Amino acid sequence: MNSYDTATMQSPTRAQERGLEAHRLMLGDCQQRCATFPEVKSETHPNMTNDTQSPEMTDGFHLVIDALKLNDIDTIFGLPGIPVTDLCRMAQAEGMRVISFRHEQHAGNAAAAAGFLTQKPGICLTVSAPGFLNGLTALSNATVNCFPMILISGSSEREIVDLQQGDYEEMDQLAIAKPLCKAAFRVLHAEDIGVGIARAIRAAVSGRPGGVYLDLPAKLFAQTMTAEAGKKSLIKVIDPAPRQIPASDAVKRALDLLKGAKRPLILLGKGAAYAQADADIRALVEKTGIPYLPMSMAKGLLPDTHAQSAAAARSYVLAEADVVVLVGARLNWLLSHGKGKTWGQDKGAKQFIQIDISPTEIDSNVAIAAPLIGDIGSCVAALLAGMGDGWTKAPADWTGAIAERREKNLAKMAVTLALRPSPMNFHSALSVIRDQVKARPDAIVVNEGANTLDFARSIVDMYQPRKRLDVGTWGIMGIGMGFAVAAAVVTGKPVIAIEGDSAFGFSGMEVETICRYNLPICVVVFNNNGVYRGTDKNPSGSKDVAPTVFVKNARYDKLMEAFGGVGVNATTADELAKALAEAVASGKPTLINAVIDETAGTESGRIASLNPQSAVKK
Ligand SMILES: Cc1ncc(C[n+]2csc(CCOP(=O)(O)OP(=O)(O)O)c2C)c(N)n1
Ligand SMILES: [Mg+2]
Repeated sequence: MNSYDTATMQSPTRAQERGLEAHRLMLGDCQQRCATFPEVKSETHPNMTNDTQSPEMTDGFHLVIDALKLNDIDTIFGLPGIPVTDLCRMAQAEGMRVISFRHEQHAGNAAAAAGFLTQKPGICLTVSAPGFLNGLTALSNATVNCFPMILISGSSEREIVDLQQGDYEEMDQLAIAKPLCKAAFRVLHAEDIGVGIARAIRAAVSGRPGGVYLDLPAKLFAQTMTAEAGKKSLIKVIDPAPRQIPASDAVKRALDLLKGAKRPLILLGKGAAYAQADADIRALVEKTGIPYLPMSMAKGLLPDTHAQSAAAARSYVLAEADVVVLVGARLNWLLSHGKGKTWGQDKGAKQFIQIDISPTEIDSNVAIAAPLIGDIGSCVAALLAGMGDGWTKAPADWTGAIAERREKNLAKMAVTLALRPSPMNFHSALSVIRDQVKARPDAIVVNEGANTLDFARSIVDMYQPRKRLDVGTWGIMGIGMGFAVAAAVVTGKPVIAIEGDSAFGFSGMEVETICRYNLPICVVVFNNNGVYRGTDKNPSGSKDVAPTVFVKNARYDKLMEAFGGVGVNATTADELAKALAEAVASGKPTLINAVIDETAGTESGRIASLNPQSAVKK
C-alpha cells in the first residue's frame, strides 16, 4: 500500500495542526463539562470524554511526552521547528521543563552534561537534517565521553527520503547517526513510541553509558490511537542500569596484586565520578592509604586538598608506581596510553588493575594484569569487602616521598599565585577563581580553552564530586555554554564557566539563553586576544591578521549586557574577585571579560607534543 496520506502530502505542519486542534477540542470539551457538571468526572469512564461516548484519543506528540514523563524525564533541551515545534509547546504545557537554545549543538551538550550529572539520559530535541546534524556533534561527543543522552530528532518522510525524491530537509538521519553513537532507533508507528523510548533509555544508561539517536518521522506525530491503547503501549523502564557484580575470582586476583605492591597508585577517571559511589571510593582510598590522581572530571571526588592527593607530584607517581588501580579511567591519550616516558618506561614493568564496566576496554593499550569488570560501585564495594579490617596501608617510604614532592611543588605554586602582575596572567586570574570556589565548594566549574583549561585544571581545587565539567576525552571546544546551562538547570547551583576567548566563541550566543532563563551562571572569558596567545604575526605582509589572532581588546562583557545580564570588564585580580563574588552571591547572569596578558599562553597549552611541526624550513 502506498502509505502517503493526505495529511503528509499537504504539509507536515498542517497535519500537526490538526492533531493539536483535535487535542485542544477534546481538552476544552472535557474542561467545560467538568466545570459545568463536576459529577460527570466520576461517572464517566476515564477514556470516554463526551456524551456520545467516543473514546478519548491521543497522538504521537502526546505519546512521546507521556513516555518520557513516565520514565521520570522532566527536561528537554532543544530547538523548535518543523516537525517538533508543537512537541516543544506541548511538553511545556504538560509540565516538562523545555530549555530552548540558539544552536542545537549546545542543546546537545546540555543534554549530555545533564546525563552525566544525573545518571538519567539527557534529552536533546532537534528538527530534521541541519538541526539533526548540529546536534550530532554533541551526541558523538557524549558517546566518546560515556555520558547518557538521547538525541530525538524529527525527520522527513521515509518513502520520499529512501527514493531520494527531494523532501523538505531530506536526509537518511538514522544511517548517518548509527556509526556515531551507541545505538540508533526509528519509530514508524505511534503504538511503538513506548518501546522506542524504552529502548533508547536502556541503551543510553545501561553498561557503558553513551549517546542514543531516536528518529521520529514527521508523520508519526499526528498519528492517533485511543488514549487507553496509547497508555498501555508505554513502558516504564524497570532498573534501566542494572548493577553488574564483579566475579569473586577477579576481585581476589586484584587484591592479591595490590597486596604485594610497593608503590601503588589509584587513578580516578570520570567514570568514577559518574558512578555516584562517592563514599565507597573515598573509603577505598583512605583505607588503603594509597596516593591517588584524579583525572580532570574526577577532581573533587575527594577534595583536591586531601593529604593523599598526588596531583602535585603527577609526573613522579606515574613514572614510579609499580601497581596502578584504574577506577573508571581509560588508558587513552590523556594517560599517554599507559606506556612510554610518562610511565617510566626504564623503571620496570608496571602492573594494572582496571575497574571498568566494559570488558573490551581491557588490554586496549597495554596488558592488564587484573581486570575487574562490573559497575564501579559494585567493584569498589567488592574490593572493600575483600580487604576486610586488617588491610596494610601503602608503604610509608612511598607516601613520604610523594608528600615531600607535593609540598615542594605546592609551595612553589603558592608564590606564583600570589603575584599580581599587570596585565593579569593565567595564574593571577585563576588564583582569584580558586579562592571563590573554595568559598563556594557547591559551585560547578565549567572549563574549556587551551591554556585556560590546562592552568585552571591544576590551579582551581575542587572539593565535591561532579562539580567540574570540561572538554573531556576529545578535548573539544564548544561545550561551554551548553554544559553551563545544564549544570544550572539540573542542580540549581551557581556555575562558573572558565572560558578561553576562542573557546567561548563556539557557544557565545547562548548567553542569550542564559539571560532568558535567568540562570545563575558567571562566565569568565580569559581574553588574551586569540587562540593560545594574541601575538602571532602574518609573515606574508598581507593585511589579514594571523589565523590565531582575534580583534584586540574585544569587550565580551557587552554581549551579556545586550540581553540584560551583568557585564564587567576586569583588568586586575581585585576587580575580577569582586565581580565574581557578586555574581555568585546574586545568581545574576554575568560575563566577566578578564583581560589577560596576550603573551602569557603557550602554543597548544600542555599538549604541544601532539602538534605536528613542519620539517621544512622556509
Ligand atoms: C571543536 C574544536 N575546534 C578546534 C579545536 C582546536 N583548539 C584547541 S584549543 C583551541 C582554542 C584555544 O584558545 P583559547 O580558548 O582562547 O584558550 P587560550 O589558550 O588562549 O587560553 C582550539 C581552537 C578544538 N579543540 N575543538
Ligand atoms: Mg585565548
